[in-house]
Amino acid sequence: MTTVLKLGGSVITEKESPETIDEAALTAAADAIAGSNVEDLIVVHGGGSFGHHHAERYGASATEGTDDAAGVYAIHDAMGQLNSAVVEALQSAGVPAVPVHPFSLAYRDRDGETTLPTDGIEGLRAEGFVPVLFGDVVVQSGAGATILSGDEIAVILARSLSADRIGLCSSVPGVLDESGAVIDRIDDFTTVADAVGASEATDVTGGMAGKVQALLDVSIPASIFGPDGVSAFLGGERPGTLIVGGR
Ligand code: IP8
Repeated sequence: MTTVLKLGGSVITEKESPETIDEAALTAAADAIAGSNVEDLIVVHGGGSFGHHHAERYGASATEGTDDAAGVYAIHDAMGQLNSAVVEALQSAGVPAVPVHPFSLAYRDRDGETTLPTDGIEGLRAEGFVPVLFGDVVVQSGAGATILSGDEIAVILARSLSADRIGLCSSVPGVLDESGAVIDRIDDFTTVADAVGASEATDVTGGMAGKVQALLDVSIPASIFGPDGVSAFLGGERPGTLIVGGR
């Protein structure tokens, strides 16, 4: 059973304070992952206060690129620092986590189609490691470098590794309707389009609407849940919102 878990940047960082880790939340997530004893796990994390403000400063988003090498490095370096913190927290909790930097692997063509080779990632899994990837800059043909979100990486990996489950841990307990209640299940974006507003803090890759749309494109069960749902999700339950797409 292969599981892809994405930890949202807003979960593990203080999203309003530049480059600040939410240590308590990161430790809690690492402990939940360690305690679940899931065997075949791939972790992806988002940018939070490490990636997004650098991306905004250099005008980079999922669709707009930058050809400024200093900008590409600033975004990637900030994300690399967050990745080190995540890997260290996971290792401290007893998870055999190792870093994988998407910028060095991925390529995006002119149409925005992203290729992420997975031979190395599969090799790491086979050796018993838990690969930890992250939202990053990606070279895009004709555009310099654009932003590859952790959500997109999670979806690409779930497809290419034929994962059984994909979970996105967000700062809210699921996809919320207009009254603030967790929507149990989503089969179709149009039914929730009004409810999923833009993310409040700086987020260059689309907030909740982008997550729901990305997961609706996957043919395996996907869940969006809050930090308290990590153990339940890894234990085989379905906390938060179930997204049933791929039809
Ligand atoms: O937070 C974007 O990843 P996300 C990461 O998963 C960067 O959207 C570099 C802004």
